[in-house]
Amino acid sequence: MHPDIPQSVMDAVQQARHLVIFTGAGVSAESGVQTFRDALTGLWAEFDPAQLATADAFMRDPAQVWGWYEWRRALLLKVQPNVAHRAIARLQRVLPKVTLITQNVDDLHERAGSSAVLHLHGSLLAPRCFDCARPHPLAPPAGEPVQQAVQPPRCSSCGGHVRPGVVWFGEELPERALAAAFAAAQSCDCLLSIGTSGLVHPAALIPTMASRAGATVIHVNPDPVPVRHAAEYSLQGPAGLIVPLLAGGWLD
Ligand code: BV8
Ligand code: ZN
Repeated sequence: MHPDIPQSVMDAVQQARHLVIFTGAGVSAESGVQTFRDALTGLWAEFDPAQLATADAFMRDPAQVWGWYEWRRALLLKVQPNVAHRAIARLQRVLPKVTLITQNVDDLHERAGSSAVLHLHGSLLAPRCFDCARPHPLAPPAGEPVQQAVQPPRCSSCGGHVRPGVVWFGEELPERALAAAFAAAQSCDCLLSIGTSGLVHPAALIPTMASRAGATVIHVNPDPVPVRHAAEYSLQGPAGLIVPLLAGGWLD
């Protein structure tokens, strides 16, 4: 029991036949991974996404864009999954059916023990050739993370530039992951949306799809999330506090 979480919300999660968990940068915030839009600390406060998170930017200045992603990849090695990631992995283990969809490009869900994670925006850990798309596995970056221009490696097969394995603005989302995410949103009985500003499309459509299909939708965010449907709730607070409670207070 928790004073701010109605029992009906607890029951909707813990008795879900099919629970969809949909995460954004906020679920990794307490691990120390910067979000995008938090006013002062977000990545976009410091860097212009149009200058860095697009294919045009990469073609214009591969070293600047590659260096920025390598800096983010190096930072990832210095952080750990937090209690929210672990509570999500626990829910996956104890509930009959859970579909985990993330907008995040980090591997913290996997490192917390989650499986079958649907990455709608790719991963920092799956670089590939910009020209022929051949995967280009990389060793973990050495040394302290530094934000600087770095020439991307060349593809061993065609000599093209290696690019980050993320989905840039203006690029299509991975078809299979998106189709699976939409199908789950339309067939689940409960969707738990954690740490997303809901601004980036088409991922932002997912909670509304679930509501329209009759699911209970629960938002976890320190900011209030506007709720528009009868069975939609906004639980105001950090993921690290609220998600373990929704997972039955289990901490492992
Ligand atoms: C596409 C990888 C088809 C890269 C990312 C106008 C209307 C609608 C759409 C568009 C439009 N104009 C352009 C578009 C399309 C565009 C888009 O949506 N733009 C937005 C900005 C308007 N979308 C695209 O381009 C997508 N592709 O549409 O393809 C197409 C094809 C060709 C031509 C046209 C269209 C591709 C989008 C994917 C972009 N890639 N990431 C990288 O990482 O560098 S997006 C990136 O930003 C993340 O992946 C994530 O999805 C998004 C950030 O969102 P959040 O995760 O929500 O993070 P944010 O910082 O915003 O919020 C954090 C939240 O956490 C906050 O609410 C905060 O309060 C909360 N929080 C903080 N602390 C905590 C917390 N919550 C809980 N606990 C805490 N402790
Ligand atoms: Zn290539």
